[in-house]
Amino acid sequence: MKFRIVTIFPEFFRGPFEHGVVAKALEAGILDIRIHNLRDWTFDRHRTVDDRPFGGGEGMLMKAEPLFLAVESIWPERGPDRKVALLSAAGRKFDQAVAREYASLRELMLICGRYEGVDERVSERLVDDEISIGDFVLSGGELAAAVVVDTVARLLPGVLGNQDSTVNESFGGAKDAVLDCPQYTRPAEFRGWKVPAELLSGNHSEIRRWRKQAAIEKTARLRPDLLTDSNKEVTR
Ligand code: 9D3
Repeated sequence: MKFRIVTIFPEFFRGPFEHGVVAKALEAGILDIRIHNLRDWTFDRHRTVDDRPFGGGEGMLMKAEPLFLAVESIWPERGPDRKVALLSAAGRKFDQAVAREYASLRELMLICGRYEGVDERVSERLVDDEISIGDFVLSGGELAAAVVVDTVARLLPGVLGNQDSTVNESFGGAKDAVLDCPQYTRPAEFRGWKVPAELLSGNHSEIRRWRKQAAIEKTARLRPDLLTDSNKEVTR
């Protein structure tokens, strides 16, 4: 799969893709990531990408023209296996289902929003999707784009050693999704805090029962919004 990232901070992406699963996928040729400097599509002396909002108001907006020229020159042809997503605070919420949809594409272009936002004609006439990674305020779309690349890349066939590990995980789409159960590694006692005896028992059905119950209880505590009615029963 090929990612294209359009940004006014191309140097930002030097770090995030040099580690872990994304770096391995790049080396293996499963993944290709190209970074494009939006200012390459400006032609004035100051390489201007922003301007003041009509009607007044705080801050600056990203101009439409450099973004249109960037997308149209990177992809003279658009198609169903290519999507352009704008990363914006006002976008639809990115989640694991959106990530799976993106992982099925041949190419994904990510446009990193900056300033107070973009000229609305970009949202309406240029991009296929407008995406936010959550209800908190970032200073721009670059960190969000790196989050999307990481999340999508690890879903690509061959990127993780064991492809099952993306099917079994939380947010994997199972109806009774719960978070991972609490997990422990050696030592069995640390500063007086003991690992639950069930996990040390060697009794596999006891371990399975404990893990299921503990996962549901942890989900009820940290993410009650994820619990189904039948799982809520188990915590009472
Ligand atoms: C007046 C309200 N604005 C500032 C507080 C709204 C606003 C504009 C631009 C808030 C954030 C931004 C910059 N953020 C992004 O471009 C962004 C973002 C985010 O802030 N949160 C979650 N996902 C994303 S994706 C892009």
